[in-house]
Amino acid sequence: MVEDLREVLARFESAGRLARVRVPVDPRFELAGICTRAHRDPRLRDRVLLFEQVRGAELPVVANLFNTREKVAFALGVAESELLTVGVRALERPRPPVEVAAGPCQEVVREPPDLRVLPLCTNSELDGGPYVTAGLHITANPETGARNVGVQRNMYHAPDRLGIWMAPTHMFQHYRLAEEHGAPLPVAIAVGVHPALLVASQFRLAFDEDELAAAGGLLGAPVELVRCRTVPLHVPAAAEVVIEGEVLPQVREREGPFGEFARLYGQARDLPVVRVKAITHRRDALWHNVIAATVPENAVIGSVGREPALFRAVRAAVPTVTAVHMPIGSGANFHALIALRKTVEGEPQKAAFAAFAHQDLIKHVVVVDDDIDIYDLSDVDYALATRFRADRDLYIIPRVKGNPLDPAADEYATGRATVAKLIVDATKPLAAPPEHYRFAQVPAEVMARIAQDWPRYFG
Ligand SMILES: Cc1cc2nc3c(=O)[nH]c(=O)nc-3n(C[C@H](O)[C@H](O)[C@H](O)COP(=O)(O)O)c2cc1C
Ligand SMILES: [Mn+2]
Repeated sequence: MVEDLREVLARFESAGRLARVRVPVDPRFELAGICTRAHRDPRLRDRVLLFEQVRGAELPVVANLFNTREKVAFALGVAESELLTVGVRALERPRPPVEVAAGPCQEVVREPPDLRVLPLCTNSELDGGPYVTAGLHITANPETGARNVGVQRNMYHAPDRLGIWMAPTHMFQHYRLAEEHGAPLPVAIAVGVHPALLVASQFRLAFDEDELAAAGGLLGAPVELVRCRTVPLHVPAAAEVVIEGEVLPQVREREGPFGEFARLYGQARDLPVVRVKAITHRRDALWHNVIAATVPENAVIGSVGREPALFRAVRAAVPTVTAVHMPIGSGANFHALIALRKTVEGEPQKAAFAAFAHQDLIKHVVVVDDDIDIYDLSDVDYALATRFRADRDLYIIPRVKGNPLDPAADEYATGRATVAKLIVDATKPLAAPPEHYRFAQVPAEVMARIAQDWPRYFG
């Protein structure tokens, strides 16, 4: 059996890292407010929160599971410094899921469904309603049958209707193909899954490649699936809750605003609608809420999920690339940091172009030498301070295809967004004499002796 979300939570609890909130909490703003404050509090930041009583709902809510990269690493059972490596390995060695006859996600079947039994949360002040925020959307290509998995938000419209916002994702391609034939697109929305599944859902795979196989690669074991009750799809057997339904063709309803990863509101628009056909769940199911704006959970999942494919793309262009990082403060979208061992001048620029080509949202690329730790922004700051010269190392490429989620883009939110791209080359010039950049250090043999004698000094 593969580990499930509960077993991950049990590991957090054994490590003293699960905080249970036992008093009743309002899913409208109060829950998000507590998560926001806990994220800012150094004593609570590293805890996962379990809200045992959420007003108006039976299910407890898990939250702040993804507010730091370290938590994702802990959930995956690896060190934070290994996240890139395990992601790349999962991309290279996918393990297709397997079907099982029955699973706990269908212990209770609610048909007809009523979304009001679920603790959908309202996280930001102007949000258009309560949202499903951690829903793994599983669909099949209407032409090839190939599975796709991504996370989309769903706004509550009615007891059996949810809104959905699909950027030009693979899922949106499925929807377009179905809609062209006037047909609904069956969808299964799994909530409360192992963190590996959410991370894998953010991998940049090719169209018709299965993110659940990549999730199996991350877990080191195939994900187990059960057949849905009312739609021709399969879902992770261990999910806490599954919402089965179909995205209706030609139907649009007002959705939004919604507090987004850029800490701004996505504006209200007329967007497609999911007609819910059934809700299935575990007998004592948990709900999972993810916050995008006031806690950087989208950015954290996105950074861990997007870096591996970015690394492969940049390494294909410049083989001496040693790491890439999409820092959380940039929403893990607008900035990419690249570390490489430069062998000829111009390689940093080439690496930056590979990053721009890989992901539309990447706008500013900083390239550093491989002795800089790009996961430590203070180290990147050091490289900028000492190895970068604005008159020589700065490159601006105007009017490149950007992304409508970028508030700085021309025609923000119209779909015709262009932006300027920036390359900052903070690598040392190859021609610089070595002594010029020699780090000042305590002699190595003295450091070694001190390490041996360490208890003597503070014993
Ligand atoms: C918490 C979270 C929420 C997200 N919400 C949305 C969303 O509402 N709409 C969307 O298009 N993408 C959203 N994304 C990004 C997609 O899940 C991501 O681009 C995914 O890789 C798309 O997969 P696909 O191209 O295989 O369909 C979200 C990501 C995360 C981590
Ligand atoms: Mn996909």
